[in-house]
Amino acid sequence: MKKNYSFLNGMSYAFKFIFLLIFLSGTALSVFANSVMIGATSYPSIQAAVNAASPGAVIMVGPGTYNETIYVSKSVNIQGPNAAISPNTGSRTTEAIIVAQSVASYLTPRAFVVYSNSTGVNVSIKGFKITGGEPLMDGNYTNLSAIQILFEKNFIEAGSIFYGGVPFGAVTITDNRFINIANTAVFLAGVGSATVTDNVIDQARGGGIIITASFVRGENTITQTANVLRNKISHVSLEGIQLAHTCKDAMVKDNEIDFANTSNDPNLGGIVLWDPTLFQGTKTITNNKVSNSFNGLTIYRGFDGNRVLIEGGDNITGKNITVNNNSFDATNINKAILHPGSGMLNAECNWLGAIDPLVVATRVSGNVDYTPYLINANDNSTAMGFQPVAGSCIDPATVIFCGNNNDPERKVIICQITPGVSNPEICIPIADVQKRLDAGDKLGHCPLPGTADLQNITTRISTEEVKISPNPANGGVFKVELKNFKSSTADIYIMAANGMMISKKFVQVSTGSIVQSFNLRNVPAGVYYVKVVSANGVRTSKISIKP
Ligand SMILES: [Ca+2]
Repeated sequence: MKKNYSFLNGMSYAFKFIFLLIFLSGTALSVFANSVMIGATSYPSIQAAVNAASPGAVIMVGPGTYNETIYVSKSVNIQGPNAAISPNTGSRTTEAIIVAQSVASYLTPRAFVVYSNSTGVNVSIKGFKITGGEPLMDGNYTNLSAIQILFEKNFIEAGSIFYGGVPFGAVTITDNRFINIANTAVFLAGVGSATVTDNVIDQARGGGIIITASFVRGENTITQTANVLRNKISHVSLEGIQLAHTCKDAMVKDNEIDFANTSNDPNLGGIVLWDPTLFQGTKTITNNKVSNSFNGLTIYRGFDGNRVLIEGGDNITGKNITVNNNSFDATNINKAILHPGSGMLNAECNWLGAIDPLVVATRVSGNVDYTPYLINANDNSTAMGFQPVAGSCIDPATVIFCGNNNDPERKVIICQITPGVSNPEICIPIADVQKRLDAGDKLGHCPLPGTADLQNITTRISTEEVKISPNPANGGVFKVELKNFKSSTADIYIMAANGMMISKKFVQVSTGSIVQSFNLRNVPAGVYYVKVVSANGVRTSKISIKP
């Protein structure tokens, strides 16, 4: 029994006729399967339509499969059925699929090749599915005429690199979807202006987006401006986004990068600044979210004066590079920021994967000014990229673990670092204590006893008074008087010089003052510390106990 009827064969003749009539009448005014139209004129292929087109013509391509390499050297607007439907957020209609074809002398098949020997060429390519090779390639290696390219709402699957080079005056790559790319998804080299926005790139065996100079003609052709915004990049073997070479003014903003650098290259990461000694203009890296990329951001090796590749870092002195308000969280397991070269990188107000400064210090490597940094990992907006919580970029804190390890209430004290001060630890203002507690820090007792900053902390944190008498305390009997306390409760710890806790009392300070007696007859004679911990801070005093 014949079971494999086609859809039409399964219909009665009468119904088939009606169906075809509806199908044709519903589409005849626009485009239908495997149709290429300019106005009411149809062409046998996209290339035939391009060849026949007057400058500025709109070429409408219907659903179907097109096995072509299309050469474009004039201003045309080439539109597939999904020219207005995002491949990332929309619901696409049946695709016009361009299967890239092999080109003589090139190994990789190509879909579109754009080139021109004249100025003022403006090409747009919208709404296709492109598979099997390079979706678009700069086909001009001799002429420097400026070509404008708009590549929008295309779905590239099982493809190869999108390459734009020097003849392109302006390239806009927006709202495309790149899935399963054989090497780097988007590579723009020496174009006048590069705009790469709102694309989704998933699974690339190279990088995600690379903006660089032309390597075809040497390193002297500059990408003048680059805007890389709101792209979502995941599962790429190498860098998520890279700015390289003689790239001039560049903005990398609101991108989300997850699982870039899956090769775990120690020099690469979610965002890479490569060979920055040749950077001109300004580089702004902001509001990006990078995760699972081994490193968050790296500044990578460059070339020496003889164009020999050197390992290690570059000198970025005088380069206007800012890296602010990004999230480089702890899933970037190697470093949040890595800058092995010289010259200080401005990288303030990033989330670095920790609030403990001792941990943060391990998350950053090299000449990086990373303080103040964000103490809140939350993304404050559903907009693409990372938007920090207001007020969460605050002065750096050092969290000093104290007490001995057997103390079940082992806590921390929060102190600021003041660069250049020989005794770097001073306590934060009382007004900031609650903010830090709200952020998850715990206020606790004591740096290690006997350190000079202990007294500084005591005197700077509070106007509240702790009086100990008598001192020395014969036989271990003494009183601790708390005066003018704003807190209603306090903990009083007696600590030995080695940090061992000897005694602890919890006291109510309901009227602002209290006297608490201690009787430590069994402790050896020596110097001890009295630490009073309240919501307003920590006060530490010495006491000498005598036989
Ligand atoms: Ca966001």
